[in-house]
Amino acid sequence: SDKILKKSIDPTVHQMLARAQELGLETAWDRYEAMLPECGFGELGVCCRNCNMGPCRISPFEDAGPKRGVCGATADIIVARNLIRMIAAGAAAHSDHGRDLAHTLLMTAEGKGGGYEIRDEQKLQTLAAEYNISTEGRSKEEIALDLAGAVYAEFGKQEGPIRFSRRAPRKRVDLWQKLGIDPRGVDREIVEIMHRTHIGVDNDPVNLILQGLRASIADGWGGSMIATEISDVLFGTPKPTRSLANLGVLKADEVNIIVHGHEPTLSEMIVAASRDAELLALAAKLGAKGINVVGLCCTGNEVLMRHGIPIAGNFLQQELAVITGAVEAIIVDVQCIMPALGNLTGCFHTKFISTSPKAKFPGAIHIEFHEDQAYDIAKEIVRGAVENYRWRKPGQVVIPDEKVECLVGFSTEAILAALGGSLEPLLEQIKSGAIKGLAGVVGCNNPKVQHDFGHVNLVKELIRNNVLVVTTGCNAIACAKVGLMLPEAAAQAGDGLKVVCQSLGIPPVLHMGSCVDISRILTVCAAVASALGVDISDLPVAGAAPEWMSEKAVSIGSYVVSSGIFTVLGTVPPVLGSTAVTELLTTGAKEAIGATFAVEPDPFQAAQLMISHIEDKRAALGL
Ligand code: NFS
Repeated sequence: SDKILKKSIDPTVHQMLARAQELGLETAWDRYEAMLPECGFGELGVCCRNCNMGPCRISPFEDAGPKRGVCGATADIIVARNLIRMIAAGAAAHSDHGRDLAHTLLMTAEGKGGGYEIRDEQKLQTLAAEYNISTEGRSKEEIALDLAGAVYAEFGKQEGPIRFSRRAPRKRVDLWQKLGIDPRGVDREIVEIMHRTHIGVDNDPVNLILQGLRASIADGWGGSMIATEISDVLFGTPKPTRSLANLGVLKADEVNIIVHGHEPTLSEMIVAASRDAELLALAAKLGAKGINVVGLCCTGNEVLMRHGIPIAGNFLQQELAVITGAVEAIIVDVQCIMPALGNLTGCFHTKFISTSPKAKFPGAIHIEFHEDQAYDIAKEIVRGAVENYRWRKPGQVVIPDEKVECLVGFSTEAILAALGGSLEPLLEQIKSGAIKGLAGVVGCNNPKVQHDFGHVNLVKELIRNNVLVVTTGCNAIACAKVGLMLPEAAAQAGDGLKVVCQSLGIPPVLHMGSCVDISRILTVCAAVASALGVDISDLPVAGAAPEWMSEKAVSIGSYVVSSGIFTVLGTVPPVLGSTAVTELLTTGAKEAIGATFAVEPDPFQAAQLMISHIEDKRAALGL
């Protein structure tokens, strides 16, 4: 029906929502509608629950209702506190993911990693050099042990700098220091947000926001960057790889296993275990043609980038994947996993398996994952999925046909390799104007807006205007599903970008990975800025999160802006209750950190904002 068509631009979503209706099942879209109207105070960010004199809420109306909380906090203070608590949560999520990778590296170096190896020695050497760890005549395990110790220490240290933050151009670091927002330790900045937002501590909106930016920098140039780099050391740095995207990657005649969540420590091992001869034989015995592992969300991006494991969809497709009736197990770790999956999987034969001691769910079977027995545990989980195949009801299976080819795996190293080993050719194309600039388009899905509409249209509009797009997360998945990640998509690009892509054989939209891999985008921008002797804020680059919803996205937006990159948000953050905070983020920040946020739900308008920003930066550089 018309109502379903308005929920997404993806035909698999239309088909599966109709199927959900037929079966009487609810999804996030139904729950969203049931929630309307959403709380107006919450939307404006003026509700405070930080102490038990409240909850307090500030009236948005000029003439009526309270203007201060019981402690006297104004809307400006409450909005700023709430916003930076979102940053704290987001930075904590990314950074805890990074910490887990550091832990896995440590265990592996000590010979206690139950199946992990150091796959990328080149990257190990590079990172060791960055940390001044000697490599001469030492084994990779010895080097890795020192590196793991060093990155592990970044989280708990009391005084900075965080090593990777020094990848930023000198001018940017100077600016952070001048503003007092150069992060010390990753955990310290997050803790300090919790302290400052406690009743009766920091009550200056600007001072609060600055601390939010400091914690976000500790995420982007700390926790997230550590997650990315250490994942590369352990699992290999992504290289261009072909794969498929959308729900059609599920197979009617194979055991389907979905890996969903974020940390590649789990998904890598599930992929490895799915190739185990014993389990393949078991699958065959039960009548399945094979074991088909597919990904969802950002852990899906991790195994897509490194192994070409097909990706079944982005955030809002997690329930729809289960509704196909074809999934033997959905295996999760942390982040972006809907607790609704418990009830939903209960309506099918699908096993919902949680694995992290940090994340349990109603209706899930908990099989705890530990790195020291990683492969063995992964094998048991996969065995359970294979055995579950016999309970599939073929009559209940509805798998959409759609699956679209994509070329993924554009790590910074892979981009350099595609360019012939140096950034020079890219800089030349930017200088000549063939490529106008670079846009990073990232972030979640959100049922408040038509699924994938903002993602796909913003990206198409940018490439049409000769802006090369780099992407991660749910945006990347949206792009893959519509064929934008094929070299042939160059035909949809403007004349300049088209020729560049065709001569290099690359798509106009480059998949750089999961959300923690936005750190790869920072690394590229830093390298370009340093090569030109300018700050990141001088570059013709822009960022966007057209359908964001998570607290992680708030942290991401904040570190991207703190890094000097103008960023457009497609859904409205809960700050409009404070004119002061809104103005600080959308205008005031420009003078302080050389970049601002804008909010623009319409992707075509958003593209215009980004393009005109890029044009301005080109002009300022004399291009
Ligand atoms: Ni990132 Fe959003 Fe989640 Fe990935 Fe998707 S919802 S902030 S894009 S899967 S982390």
